Amino acid sequence: MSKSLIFLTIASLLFINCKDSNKHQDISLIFPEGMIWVDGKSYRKGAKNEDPYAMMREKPSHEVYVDGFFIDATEVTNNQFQKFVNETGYVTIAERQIDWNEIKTNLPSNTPKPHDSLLQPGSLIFNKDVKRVVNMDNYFQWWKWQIGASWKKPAGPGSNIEGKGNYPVVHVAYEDALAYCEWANRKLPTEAQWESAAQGNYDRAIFTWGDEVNLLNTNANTWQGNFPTNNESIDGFEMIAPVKSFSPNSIGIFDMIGNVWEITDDLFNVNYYSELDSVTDLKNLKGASSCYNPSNPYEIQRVMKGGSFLCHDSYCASYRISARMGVSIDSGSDHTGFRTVVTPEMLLNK
Ligand SMILES: [Ca+2]
Ligand SMILES: [Ca+2]
Repeated sequence: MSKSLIFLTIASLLFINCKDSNKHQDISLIFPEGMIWVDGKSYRKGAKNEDPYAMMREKPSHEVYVDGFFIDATEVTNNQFQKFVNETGYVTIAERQIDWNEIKTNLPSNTPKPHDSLLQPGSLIFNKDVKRVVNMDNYFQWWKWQIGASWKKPAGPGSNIEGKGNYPVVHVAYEDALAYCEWANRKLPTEAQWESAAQGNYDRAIFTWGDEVNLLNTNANTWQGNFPTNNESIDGFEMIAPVKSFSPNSIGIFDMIGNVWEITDDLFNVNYYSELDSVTDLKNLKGASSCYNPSNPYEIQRVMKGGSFLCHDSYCASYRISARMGVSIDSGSDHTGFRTVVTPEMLLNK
């Protein structure tokens, strides 16, 4: 859609909002900076038939309709999150004292209490030093709890974000992302909005650039070599990359595939797609009504999308539009961030 048509859409909303007051508003004032308009459209959500990596939780695909909205052109950056923290004094979950009594409610009842020295604020980071893994199902081999890791210290004590203002903010949990959204008059995307934005001008593509897997390393920050022991960095980045390091998708949105995972507002339920029935209205889907992930039955999880710099075809191949994974609402990591959306109505009603 051309910019003028976007303005026409917004103008009609303005007219509805303003017809009683005769108030004139300058349409250009409400086009949000740093965001991209995604047309209202139908597209095929979920696994594509020709996608060899599609998992059961991505099936069956289904034709959906999503109204038009704006989405951040990039993952939310450290600079943007810094402004939010400066203005609000917000303290992220990774920086807060740990309450064992609260944590144990999300664990099996016989879980022993860890030593107090471990129950300190921190977050999960990828262990770059892992040399050998014996069982790919045991991801604790390449993840470690890093005391002191937070958005300001992504690798823990001694690290910082100096000179990294245009990197995606990480170590943020769902609750942190919601707090940012409330401050910014934004929302987290639904999974349906996220896929609509990722498709851009396509309507059933596997990747944001079409279906060609051989373009992966030139279009996204993922993992080349052998995961998780040998990172060849053919795409130019061993770990996280500044936003806009790769070409945007067909409508100007960057890094939806790879770099950092992006938290959405939908509850993660592995059976959600298979339980959609013929009476479900597939317009503006807001996700499952309850969370269900048999691998982590004690956690409340939201859906995250797009994969990260750690994604490789030998493990989860989550660098596809339909890929979906659960993320606990109270945990972050050094490869998880978010981006926000806003509707014309939200901008007008502010
Ligand atoms: Ca990389
Ligand atoms: Ca991303």
